[in-house]
Amino acid sequence: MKFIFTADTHFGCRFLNENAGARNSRLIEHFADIADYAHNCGIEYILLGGDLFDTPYPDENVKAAVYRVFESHRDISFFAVSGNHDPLGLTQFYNNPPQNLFVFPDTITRADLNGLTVYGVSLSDSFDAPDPWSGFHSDGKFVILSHGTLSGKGGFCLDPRSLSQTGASMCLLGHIHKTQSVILPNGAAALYAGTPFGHGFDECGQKGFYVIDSDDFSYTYVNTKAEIYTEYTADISSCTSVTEVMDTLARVRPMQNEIARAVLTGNLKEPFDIDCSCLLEYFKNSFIQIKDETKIDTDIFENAGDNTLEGKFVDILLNRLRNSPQSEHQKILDAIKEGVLAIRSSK
Ligand SMILES: [Mn+2]
Repeated sequence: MKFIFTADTHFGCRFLNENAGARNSRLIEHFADIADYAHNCGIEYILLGGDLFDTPYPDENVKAAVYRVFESHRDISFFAVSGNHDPLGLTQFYNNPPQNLFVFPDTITRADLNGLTVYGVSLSDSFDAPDPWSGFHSDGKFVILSHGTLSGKGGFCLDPRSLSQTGASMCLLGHIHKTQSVILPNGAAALYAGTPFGHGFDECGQKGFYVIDSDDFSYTYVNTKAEIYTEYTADISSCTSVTEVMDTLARVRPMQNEIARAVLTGNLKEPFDIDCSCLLEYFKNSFIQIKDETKIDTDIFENAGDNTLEGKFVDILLNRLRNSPQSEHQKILDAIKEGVLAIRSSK
């Protein structure tokens, strides 16, 4: 018997640089495509590894659309555990789930599929939790399903040895968004489903879902048709003007199903002001973001503290830099660079 395993769909995600409502609708359509795939292949079961939602409190529209995907695929039975983003105790959706969605409680519980036993356990809150499988053992052929991190923190903190000792033929895991398989000490596979579609540039590349055969636990990976986040790097070391940068960017042609960003790199010998928002306006059909990561050979701090516009500008931002968290530093350094170059080029 074959079943599908996927996880970390994160519906209701706040998309940066994009229309969140439209993107969430698209992702929900891609989720429906997975159910359609199951239907067309005669697959009756889909297992979900947690973080179906990005938040326990998704928009009503998002909730309703996700609900409809289950409702419109009555021939498929879904089995889910909740994750740290949609913990059982907080996520209303799970109090009243669609009829064909079984949500595992926050204690290890058994579900019997046609010829396959699944033991699953949900996270009850968003905090890291100890390994629920420690001390659990069962005989016979079964898989275990939970949301967490092997040998690390995040969701359930899972110990590869305790997973081995459960006797499971396969461990199905959510939480890590990159699809991967890990061999446990007893030789069984632990699969992170990964996310079936990217949510941003930290999730670049083709995504998909697992189709697993419960007879021998062999598995294949099936690509989804979801939009693919792609980062294009453009080395503009040899450019001496914005016009030349534009020529370089015009040669980059993202494919239709790509959501692309361009990152400008290289060392500028003759620094000039690059206004990324202007460039983006011009290339809005190709990219949703343009980032300037070029380095310049001149010292942008050399006039700090001088009694000039540049000196005072740098002083104010350096002061802000000192009083802000690490996460803000790059943004402020970029602002200093852009500002200094703009001031110098206006002279
Ligand atoms: Mn998670």
